[in-house]
Amino acid sequence: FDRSKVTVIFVLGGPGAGKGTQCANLVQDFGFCHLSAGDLLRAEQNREGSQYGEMIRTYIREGQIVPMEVTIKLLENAMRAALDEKRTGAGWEDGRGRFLIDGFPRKMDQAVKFDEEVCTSSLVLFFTTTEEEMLKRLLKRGETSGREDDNEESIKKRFRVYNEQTMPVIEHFNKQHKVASVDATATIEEVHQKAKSVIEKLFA
Ligand code: UP5
Ligand code: MG
Repeated sequence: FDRSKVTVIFVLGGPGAGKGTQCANLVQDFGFCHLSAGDLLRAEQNREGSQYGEMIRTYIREGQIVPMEVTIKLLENAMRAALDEKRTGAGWEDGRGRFLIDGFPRKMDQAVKFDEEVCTSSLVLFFTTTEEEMLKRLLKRGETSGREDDNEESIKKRFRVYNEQTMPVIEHFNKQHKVASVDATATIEEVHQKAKSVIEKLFA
């Protein structure tokens, strides 16, 4: 697809910060196509005939980052599919599209490769809160989510990988003045209002 026709916002933040929850709200406000890298990987893991299923399961359970080729291909395919749907509404005229890419890029190699081979992001929406809050949310969600990484052992590994590998990505985008930080400790609706005003400024 034509990279000049897509607007991409990366949505980052620690495990359980509320990326998926807030993306769902922003889809309602602005008509984004929401693509969660984690959700795409979990779907691929469960797809019959996938050659990557077992590999993805192991990486996710260990909180490790799946080799970027797999994730970038899944994202690119999903973006192309959304553009081919020819949606209507603001931001989707004349073959254009606007995307919230959630939980990606979470490692420097992915950030560089996506920028070179797919497209450049306009903004990084960065949700921040404490590990204590994130742990509490994830353990609660783990009671019903069925996610194989919503247990204390996997969560601790996810926190470590996030601090070691994803924080440098935030630093990288910070140098480009692309990061808008939103404190995600407040209620879902309060965080939503803050995130909404950040995006309104971008589209103003
Ligand atoms: N909740 C949300 N907001 C709240 C609020 N303000 N107050 C109170 N509760 C709040 O929210 C988590 C829980 O908290 C929910 O129960 C929610 O109701 C509540 P959610 O919106 O789901 O948070 P999110 O940030 O999306 O958490 P998630 O667990 O999805 O984050 P991760 O980044 O850990 O997970 P992701 O799916 O992105 O990745 C999983 C794994 O996939 C990675 O660990 C990695 O192994 C792999 N992966 C890759 O390898 N490469 C990639 O590029 C991406 C992922
Ligand atoms: Mg999520």
